[in-house]
Amino acid sequence: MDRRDFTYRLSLVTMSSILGADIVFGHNMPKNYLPLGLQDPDPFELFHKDKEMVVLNDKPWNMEAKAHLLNDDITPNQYMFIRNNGKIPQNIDVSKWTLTIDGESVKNPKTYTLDELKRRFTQHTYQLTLECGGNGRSEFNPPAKGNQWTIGAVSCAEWTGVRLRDVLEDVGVNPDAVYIGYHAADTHLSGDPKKEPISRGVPLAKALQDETLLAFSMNGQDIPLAHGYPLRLVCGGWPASTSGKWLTRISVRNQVHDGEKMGGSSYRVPCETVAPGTKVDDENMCIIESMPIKSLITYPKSGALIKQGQTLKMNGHAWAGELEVSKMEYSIDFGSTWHHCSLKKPTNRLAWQHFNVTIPFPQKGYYEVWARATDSQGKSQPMVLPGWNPKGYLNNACHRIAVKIV
Ligand SMILES: Nc1nc2c(c(=O)[nH]1)N[C@H]1C(S)=C(S)[C@@H](COP(=O)(O)O)O[C@H]1N2
Ligand SMILES: [Mo]
Repeated sequence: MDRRDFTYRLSLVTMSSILGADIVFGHNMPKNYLPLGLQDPDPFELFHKDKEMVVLNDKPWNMEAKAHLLNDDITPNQYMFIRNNGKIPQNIDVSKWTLTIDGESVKNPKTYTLDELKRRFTQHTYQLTLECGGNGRSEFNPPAKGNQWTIGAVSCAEWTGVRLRDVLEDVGVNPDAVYIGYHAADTHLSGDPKKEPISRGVPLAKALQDETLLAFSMNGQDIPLAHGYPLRLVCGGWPASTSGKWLTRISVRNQVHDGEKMGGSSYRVPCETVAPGTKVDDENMCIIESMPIKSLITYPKSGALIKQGQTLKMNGHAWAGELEVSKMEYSIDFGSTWHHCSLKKPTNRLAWQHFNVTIPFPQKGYYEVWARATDSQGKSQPMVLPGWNPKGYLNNACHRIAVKIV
C-alpha cells in the first residue's frame, strides 16, 4: 500500500485515531498535509496487530503469525495473518457501499446496499478456517516464488453475515450456472484502474453451502480494514484466496470464472504429482479446491524446557478443508511410534478443531514432538513434505516443536 495514498484526504478525526492522540492545532494544517507521524505508519499499529507478528512484505502488506500466537480457539484480529495482492481501498463510505450480483447466469441482476443485505436476509455466524494456499511455501525445494510463508498464514475467526445462497436465490440463477467469481474494491499495485489485483471464485456447489457467507462482521465487530471491511466473501476450508475481501460484485458464471489469478500457475497445482523442479504446462494444472488435512501445535513454543519427571501439556488446532479431522496423534521418536491426542469436534462445519495431550518423556535429553492429523477419509499429514509444485502451495507437513528435558 502506498502510505501517501492512504493518508491522502483522511479526516482529522481519522488521523487522530491512527496517531492515538488529538492533533491539537489540526485545523491549521494545510489542505492535504500529511502529518509526520503518519508518513511511515507502523503496520502493527495501523492494522492493530501484535508486535510478534512477522511482516513478509509491505507493498502489498503481507503479515503472518507465529505458531504460539494462534493459541486462541477463535483467532483475534491481532494474530490474524494478512494477505493482500493489491492496495487496500481508501476512504470507504459504508453508507454508499453496494454489492452487485450479475453475470451470464443471473436472471435479474441486482445491487444491494449493505443495509439491505443486513435487513432482508437472515444472518448467520460460523467459525471458519481460512488458510492461504501458499502457507508453508518457504519449505519447498527448489524454492517457489511468492511470499515465503512459514506456518502462520492460517486463522479461524467467527464470521457473521448472510448466506450467499439466499442472495443468489433472490436474484435467480439460471440452470447453466457453474461458478461464481468475485470482484473487489482493492486496486492494482501498478495503479492501472482497469486491472484487478485478484478476482477468484468457487464452483456453484461451494457457493451454495450453508457456511458460505457474505460477511460484514468478524468476531462480533465490523471486519477490520485489512481483512475486507465492510463486506467480504468467506469460503471456509478452501484456499483463502477464494474469500474475496472488500467485496463489491459477484458474477454468476456459465463457465469456470476466468478472473485474475484463476489461470496459469496461480492457485493451481499439477493435476498429477511431478518430480521437484518439473516444468508443468498450463493444461496440466488443476485449480486447488478443498485444503488438505493439517494441524498446528500452538502450545508450548518450540524450545520449551521441562524438568525431568514432569509431563508436557501440549495443545493446538487441526483442520481438514471440507472434511472433519477424525484423529490427532503425536510422536516423540521422529515418527516411529504415534500416540493419541484428545480431539474436540468442530463448533460448526469448516471450523478448526482443538486438540490437547499430556506427554511423558522417558529420560533427560533433546526431543522433538511431531503432531499429525488424519481426516475423515483416512488421509494423514505427510511427516516431512508433500508433493512439490511450481508455486509452492499446499504444504501440510507435520508441525514439530523442540523440547528439552533437563
Ligand atoms: N479483494 C481481495 N481479496 C482477497 C485478497 C486480495 O488481495 N484482495 N487476497 C486473498 C488471499 S490470497 C488470501 S490468502 C486471503 C487473506 O485473507 P486475510 O488477509 O483476511 O487473512 O484473502 C483473499 N482475498
Ligand atoms: Mo492466499
